[in-house]
Amino acid sequence: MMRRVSTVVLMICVALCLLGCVQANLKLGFYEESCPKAEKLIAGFVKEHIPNAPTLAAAFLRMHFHDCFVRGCDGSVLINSTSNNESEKEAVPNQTLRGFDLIDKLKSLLEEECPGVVSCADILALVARDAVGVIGGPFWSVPTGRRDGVISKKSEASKQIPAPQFNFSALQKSFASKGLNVADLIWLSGAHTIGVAHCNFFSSRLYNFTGKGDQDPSLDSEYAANLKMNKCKTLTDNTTLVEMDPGSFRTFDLDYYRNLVKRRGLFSSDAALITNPAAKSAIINILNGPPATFFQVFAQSMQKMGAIEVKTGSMGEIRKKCAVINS
Ligand code: HEM
Ligand SMILES: *[C@@H]1O[C@H](CO)[C@@H](O)[C@H](O)[C@H]1NC(C)=O
Ligand SMILES: *[C@@H]1O[C@H](CO)[C@@H](O)[C@H](O)[C@H]1NC(C)=O
Ligand SMILES: *[C@@H]1O[C@H](CO)[C@@H](O)[C@H](O)[C@H]1NC(C)=O
Ligand SMILES: *[C@@H]1O[C@H](CO)[C@@H](O)[C@H](O)[C@H]1NC(C)=O
Ligand SMILES: *[C@@H]1O[C@H](CO)[C@@H](O)[C@H](O)[C@H]1NC(C)=O
Ligand SMILES: CC(=O)N[C@H]1CO[C@H](CO)[C@@H](O)[C@@H]1O
Repeated sequence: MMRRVSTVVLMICVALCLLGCVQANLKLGFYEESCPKAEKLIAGFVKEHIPNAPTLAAAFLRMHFHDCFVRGCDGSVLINSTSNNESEKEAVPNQTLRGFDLIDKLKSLLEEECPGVVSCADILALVARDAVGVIGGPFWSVPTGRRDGVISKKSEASKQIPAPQFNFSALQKSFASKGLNVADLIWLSGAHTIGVAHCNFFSSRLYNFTGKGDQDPSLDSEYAANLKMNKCKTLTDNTTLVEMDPGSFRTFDLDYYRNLVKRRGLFSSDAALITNPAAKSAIINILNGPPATFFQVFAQSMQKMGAIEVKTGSMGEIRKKCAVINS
């Protein structure tokens, strides 16, 4: 009898270990003993601040994505430039990130609670999840234990964050280089159901698609006309903001995909998703199901994204301030 129990215990241990290995040694509740209030403190902070500035949910979700795609989810996106380093923040795709001040503020609260324990990379992963939760979006598990990186380079962010001009195969390649597959690409792009974009990221589709003063023929012409008349009035406008999912840009819903199949994806990278027959039919299938199905697949892919090339154990450091590496 004892023996059977210990075999079962052993098997459970092996199963848990395998699960742990898949998640690159992150684990749920990593701070349970070292900083028991950490996750509650983060959730409380997000609940307090997001209702006043709901568009920040999109900002944090995007920031987490940009963190994970450069040197893994290691908080490198949060580091400020110094006199001899231009950090990731300076790269074009990062110039429009928002919300760094809140991450820095939350980190200082956590330092008061448990100095030197909670990593900036974990803070960002948890904030992104909790902020999306506050606006009624999907919930995903965030195993913790990420350590912070000590390197942050503009050039790497410029190279590794996919560009809005990318076609399907370029997107697929970019995601594959981070261990993400086409399904992850399709469902993570659904993050564009919330948030805003600056005109310059897509205005060539309106004004100069092939360099001949033309419009992207794959963009719905009525939508294009509307954007030109009311939003992006010139090719070089880099200040006007456009809702990526017009009408429900604060709501995590299926409308992003509804727009795609109406040829109203804002970026070439959005429109690219329906140029691949398999991706298109996956999107049509999800549209025919309940929103909960999208939430599930999104959550799965978020958990995968959150584990990209994470530093664990004794790698990296626990930064004291998210914007500077420890000296
Ligand atoms: C597939 C490749 C992707 C490309 C090319 C791309 C590109 C962009 C661009 C150019 C913007 C506009 C930024 C601005 O003008 O301020 C944007 C916004 C955004 N992206 Fe993506 N993105 C991609 C994937 C993702 C993923 C995987 C996520 C998260 C899981 C994400 C989340 C967001 C969010 C939430 C916004 C709105 C940000 C805000 O309102 O400040 N994107 N994206
Ligand atoms: C700054 O640059 C130095 C030398 O190139 C490098 O060793 C260091 O890791 C960089 N710091 C950051 C924060 O990237
Ligand atoms: C996609 O973009 C890449 C890189 O710009 C290019 O080499 C390739 O030919 C494009 N593929 C298609 C199908 O247009
Ligand atoms: C359109 O693109 C072409 C080729 O890149 C460029 O020569 C031309 O100046 C652009 N037109 C405008 C109005 O910027
Ligand atoms: C926006 O465009 C102006 C004028 O073309 C330029 O001076 C400025 O640097 C641009 N800003 C960004 C954030 O790209
Ligand atoms: C990082 O840069 C931001 C923006 O320039 C600044 O407000 C913040 O104080 C800096 N943080 C640190 C710790 O230097
Ligand atoms: C959010 C942020 O730090 N943005 C910076 C991006 O880079 C430009 C310079 O290229 C800075 O002016 C921004 O402050």
